[in-house]
Amino acid sequence: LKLASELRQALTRNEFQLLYQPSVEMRTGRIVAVEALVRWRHPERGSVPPDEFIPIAESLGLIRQIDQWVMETACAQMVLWDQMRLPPLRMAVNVSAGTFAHPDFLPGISQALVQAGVPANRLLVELTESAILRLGEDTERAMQSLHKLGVGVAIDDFGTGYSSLAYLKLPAVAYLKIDRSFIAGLPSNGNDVAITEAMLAIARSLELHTIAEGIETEAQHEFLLRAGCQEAQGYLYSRPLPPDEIERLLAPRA
Ligand code: G
Ligand code: G
Ligand code: MN
Ligand code: NA
Repeated sequence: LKLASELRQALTRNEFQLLYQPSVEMRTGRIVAVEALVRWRHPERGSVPPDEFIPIAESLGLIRQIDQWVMETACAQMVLWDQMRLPPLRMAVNVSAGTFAHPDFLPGISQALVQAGVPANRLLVELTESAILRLGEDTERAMQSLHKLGVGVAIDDFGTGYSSLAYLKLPAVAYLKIDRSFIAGLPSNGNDVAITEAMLAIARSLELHTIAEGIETEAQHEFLLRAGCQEAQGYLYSRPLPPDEIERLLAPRA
C-alpha cells in the first residue's frame, strides 16, 4: 500500500498539521477549550482526514508516534497562545487505544507537558468509549497514572461504544462528550431527546462535566442549554481552525 509507506515518512517530512476546534461554555458562549484534530497534508492528495489515515497508522504501529507529536505540538501551541496573552484555554487531544495502553504513554505525556512548561490540568485526553472496550483491564491502570499526573480524561463519542458504565467512576474521568449522532436528532426526535437527557442525568449524578458534540443549529443549542449541558462543540460555533484563526477569534478587541 502506497499510503502506508508515505505515512511512515509523513512525520519526518513534517506533513502533519493540527487544527483546533473551539468548545464553548453554553451559558455564556465563551470559548473555554479547544480540541486538537490532526490533518495530513499529503503532497499530492491534499488534506487527508484522520478517519482515513488513523486506522492505517494504528495497524502499522505508527499511531503512538503521531499521538506523541500531537501532544507535544498542542502543548507548545498553548504556550505560544499564553505568550500572546490569549485567555488560557483547556486543550484536548485524542489518543488511540494503542497509545493509551502503552507503557511509554505516561512518560510521553509528562515529557510533552514539562518540555512546554504547561500545567497538567490544562490538558485533557480524549479516549473513545470503543477504545475503552478494547483496552479492558489496562484502562484502569493507565487512568490511575494519568490522574496522579493531574491530566483529566474525557470519554469521547459517549453512548456509541456498548461498553460498561463502570469506568465512569474512575477518578481520572472528568468529562463526558455526548456523541453527535444523538445531537443530530435534537430537539424533534423523541429517542434522541430521551437518550441525551439520560446521559446528562448520569453525568450530573457522577459530577462529570458534559460536552455535546456536533451542534449545528440554534434549536439544538437551546435544547441542550435548557437540559443542563455545560459545554458544546460544533459547526454552529466554529469548525476546526488553524492557529491564526483561533487567535483572531480570541484576541482582545481594541
Ligand atoms: O477532525 P475529524 O472530525 O475528521 O476527526 C475524525 C476522528 O479522528 C475524530 O473522531 C478523532 O477522534 C480522530 N482524531 C483526530 N485527531 C486525532 C489524533 O491526533 N490522534 C488520534 N488517535 N485520533 C485523532
Ligand atoms: O470523534 P471526535 O469527536 O474526536 O471528532 C470530532 C470530529 O467531528 C472532527 O473531525 C470534526 O471535524 C467533526 N465535527 C465537529 N463539529 C461538527 C459538527 O457540528 N457537525 C459535524 N457533522 N461534524 C463535526
Ligand atoms: Mn474527540
Ligand atoms: Na467524538
